[in-house]
Amino acid sequence: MTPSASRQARLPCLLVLAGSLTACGGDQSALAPAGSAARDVALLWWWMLGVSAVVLLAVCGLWLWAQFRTPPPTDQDTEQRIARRWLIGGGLALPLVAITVLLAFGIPIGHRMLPLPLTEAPMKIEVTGHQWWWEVHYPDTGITLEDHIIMPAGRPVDFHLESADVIHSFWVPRLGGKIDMIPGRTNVLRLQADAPGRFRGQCAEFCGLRHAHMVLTVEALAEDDWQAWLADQQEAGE
Ligand SMILES: [Cu+2]
Repeated sequence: MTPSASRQARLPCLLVLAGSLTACGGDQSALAPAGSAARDVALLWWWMLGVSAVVLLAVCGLWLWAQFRTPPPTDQDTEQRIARRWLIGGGLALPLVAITVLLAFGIPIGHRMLPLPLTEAPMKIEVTGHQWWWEVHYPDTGITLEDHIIMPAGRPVDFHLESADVIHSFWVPRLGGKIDMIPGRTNVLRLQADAPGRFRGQCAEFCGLRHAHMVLTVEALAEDDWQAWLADQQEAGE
């Protein structure tokens, strides 16, 4: 490869790397958590990235070692025994250990996002997915919004999620994991924003032509601002 061809080949790699790094921040990044559920998910993700990087490096190292070494002469039985050992170790034991460790950490994290009983029941917000917009309803006050959720910061909120047509997926990456919105079924996801802020959500299940435009804005307000907003809405509705 000539030096200029090599430079040309390097450019797309650098662009992909730069693109990946810019995705690590912003108001829709799961790597910039703003709530306890999202923090758990991000921590698990970093661990998975670290462990998979170690495994990748080990596999690449083994591959290079296999390329450049000259194996000593062995009989067929020994060759088969060595091959079996690699198959059992790398193909069975390694994935088994990796998946067990992943589940041991992943299951409790998923469990904490479930609507488990609390001493004080969290506030409820109903969200219904439509092609291609979000209907947001506050059953305690009768308020309804479109493509916009206002929630109190610093306390858990239970999102009751449904769909009016096809399967959508509710995902506000900075607050927690995603969950499907299925016609005829209500899924409940508990999320909390630790501090006031503005976050972006996105439908995470392909739901038709305008799926990519099915965007949601979530605003978490400090308790005083939240109470003031509720009072304003109720006054406007009277
Ligand atoms: Cu959708």
